Amino acid sequence: NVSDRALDVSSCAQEPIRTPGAIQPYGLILVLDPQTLIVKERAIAQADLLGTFGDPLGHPIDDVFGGALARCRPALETIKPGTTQFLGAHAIGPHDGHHTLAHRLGDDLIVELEAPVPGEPGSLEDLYPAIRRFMEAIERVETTRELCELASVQIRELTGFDRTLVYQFDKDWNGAVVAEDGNGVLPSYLDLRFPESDIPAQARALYRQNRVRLIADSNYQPVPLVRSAGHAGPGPTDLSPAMLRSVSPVHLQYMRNMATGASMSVSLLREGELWGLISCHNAQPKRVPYHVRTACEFIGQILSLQISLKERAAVVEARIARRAIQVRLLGRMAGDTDFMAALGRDQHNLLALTQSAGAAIVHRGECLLHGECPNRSQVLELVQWLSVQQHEGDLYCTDRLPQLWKPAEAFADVASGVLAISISQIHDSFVLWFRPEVVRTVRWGGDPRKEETGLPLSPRTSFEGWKETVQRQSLPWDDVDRDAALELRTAIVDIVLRKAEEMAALNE
Ligand code: BLA
Repeated sequence: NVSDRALDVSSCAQEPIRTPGAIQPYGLILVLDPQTLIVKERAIAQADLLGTFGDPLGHPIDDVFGGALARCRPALETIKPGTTQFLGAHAIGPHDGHHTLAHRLGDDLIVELEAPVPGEPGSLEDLYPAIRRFMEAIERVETTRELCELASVQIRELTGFDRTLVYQFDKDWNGAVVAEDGNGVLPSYLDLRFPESDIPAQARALYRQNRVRLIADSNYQPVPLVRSAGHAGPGPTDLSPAMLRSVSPVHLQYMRNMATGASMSVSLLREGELWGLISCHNAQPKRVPYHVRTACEFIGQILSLQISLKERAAVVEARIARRAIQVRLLGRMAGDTDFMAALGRDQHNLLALTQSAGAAIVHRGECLLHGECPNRSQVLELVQWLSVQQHEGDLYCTDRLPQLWKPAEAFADVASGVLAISISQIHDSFVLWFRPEVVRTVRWGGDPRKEETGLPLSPRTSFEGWKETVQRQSLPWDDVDRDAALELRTAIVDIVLRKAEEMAALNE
């Protein structure tokens, strides 16, 4: 039973990931006052830089590191609030080519410098052939899964990670690995599921805004942000947009438990919501050069768009097919004021309308059953229960009825799922569709219920596959099923009303 899972999700979701007060050591951060461009806070791991140039705290940007960033002043003076700008590469002392980014957020201007990676590509243009290959390849694939497989391969080729995978969220924010590419150094996670709390809500919210993150070394020493005395701000600085933002210690422990030395993830969005992530792992620590990350972000965006298109096309196709079924049913009902009899004459389409195995029509004390249904008295009892349930508009549906209503356990095999529309508020009139129990085996990445370490904030230590048998659930109902049922409801209500009006007219 999924709801038994005992991780303390609320405390995971309280990790202050936007304001960690520290950075990862593969670069340095200066926080400036946006008006004066004076450094009010900094995090610098490289002692030699401080030794050579002195502490930048309290100095204007033109003076720090021997004037290495003076050229950035015009851009820093004009950067718009809420935006990020790439300021090019800058040499600092003997160290060449620091990629420099500026982020304007609230009362802060964050400047982050990232040390170059030996042998890195000189520009995004160098990576264009790989991006182009990806664009060409996606034109040839049919399904979302194939798209994800291509992306895994392409991202691994670009980055050289040991394993790259595409992770897709479900409606409860559990995730499943839907595609993977790897060199065998790390275990395969293909088709494994991971619980919602592995990527808690505040992390998902941040990943909607900030699309790429690199944890170059899961064993790194965080470098604290140090503030100048005159700049005691109200709280810790928000590092949301910063690449170097130090990562939650809980997640670093998780990575070490997963036997990964480095990870990178790229957000996949659909209509502003997080659809999934491309998640990359390396057994050893690993830097990914700035331009390569940008190329990965770009591939993530292309993939996101293609996924949206493919999913939308699939829904459109399903709606057209259901519309055709609906037209046939309406045709039956048009010539007949007795909608129950009319629907009963076309049982095949009545069931196909919502992809169900059984249907029941309950109206004015009558009850007609079609296909695989609970028996008459069970259906009538269910209708009694449904009529006092809260439902959205005129529709009620669940794919796990026995969990919500005990008596349904008796007929879980034929009707673990029910979708019901109410036709009349006055009488208990309903059309109900049933779906049978589908026993599935779900493979989790580790037993999500176990707190092996005994600490409430610790992720599990083992990622050995753990099997769970999901029982007393049907296939889920989707929007296409619900809308098809509601449209049929409209047609029935029209007929019932018209009939009532005709009767009234006759009686006058
Ligand atoms: C972040 N958790 C993450 C991230 C991933 C995962 C991908 C984003 C950071 C990154 O790129 O590494 C989880 N990684 C996975 C999963 C797979 C994977 C599921 O590869 C599957 C293949 N995590 C826990 C628990 C807590 C928790 C119990 O398991 C809380 C107590 C927290 N995970 C957590 C937090 C973050 C995170 C706080 C945000 C890290 C940050 O950005 O600072």
